[in-house]
Amino acid sequence: MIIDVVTIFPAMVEALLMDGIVSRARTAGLVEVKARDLRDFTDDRHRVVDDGPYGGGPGMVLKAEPLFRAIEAIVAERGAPSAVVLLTPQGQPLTHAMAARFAQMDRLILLCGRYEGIDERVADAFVTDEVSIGDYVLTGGELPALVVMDAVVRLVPGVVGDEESVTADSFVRGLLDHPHYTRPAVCRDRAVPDVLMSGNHGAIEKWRARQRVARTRDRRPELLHGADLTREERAALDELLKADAEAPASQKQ
Ligand code: 4FD
Repeated sequence: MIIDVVTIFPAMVEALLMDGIVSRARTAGLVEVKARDLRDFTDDRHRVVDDGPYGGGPGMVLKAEPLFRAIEAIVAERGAPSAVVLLTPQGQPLTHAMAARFAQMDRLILLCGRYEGIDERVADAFVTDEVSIGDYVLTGGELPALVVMDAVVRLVPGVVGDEESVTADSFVRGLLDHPHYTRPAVCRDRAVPDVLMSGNHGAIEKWRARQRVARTRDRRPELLHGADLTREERAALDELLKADAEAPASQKQ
């Protein structure tokens, strides 16, 4: 997979490539990531990338021409991209399903806006997907682009050594994850739950399923409706719902 990132801060993107999984994927030849400096596609002496908005109002807008040139240069070099993704608070919320769809693609272009956004004509001409990493505004699309890249690259086959750790992930089935523990068995007077030390794999799986379902119900109840539950999880949910029906939360110990 080839990912080209168009930004006025290429060093921010390159920072992610210094360490970690994305960097390993790159040295393993599984992905190629290239930061493209938007200022390299200006043609004035001051390399201006922004201007005030037509119609007036506060802030600045990324100019269309440098973005058009940057995208056209990437297309000329690489061929047509599978997707051109604009990171924007107006985008569709990033989900696991969306990351999995991008992970199937050969060539991605990520556009990082700044200020109030980018000239809409670029979006109209080239952008296939507008994506948001959450309902908050940042100073630029660089951090969202890095978030998307991390979520996508770890799903590219071969990038994460243990395929099972990817498919067992929280959100693959639309459920929060169970708690995890590692050595030592007691830390600052806090013991690991007995069941995990029991060696009883049936009991362990049952406990974990119950934890996933209970946590999802408590923290993100809206996820439960769309979740793809295993038999164990379905049984745990039925038990929790039965307990709820018998005693409302307010009168439980
Ligand atoms: N929530 C996000 C993305 C970008 C951003 C920008 C239009 C602002 C938050 C286009 C307006 C880009 C997000 C830059 N802030 N800021 O994913």
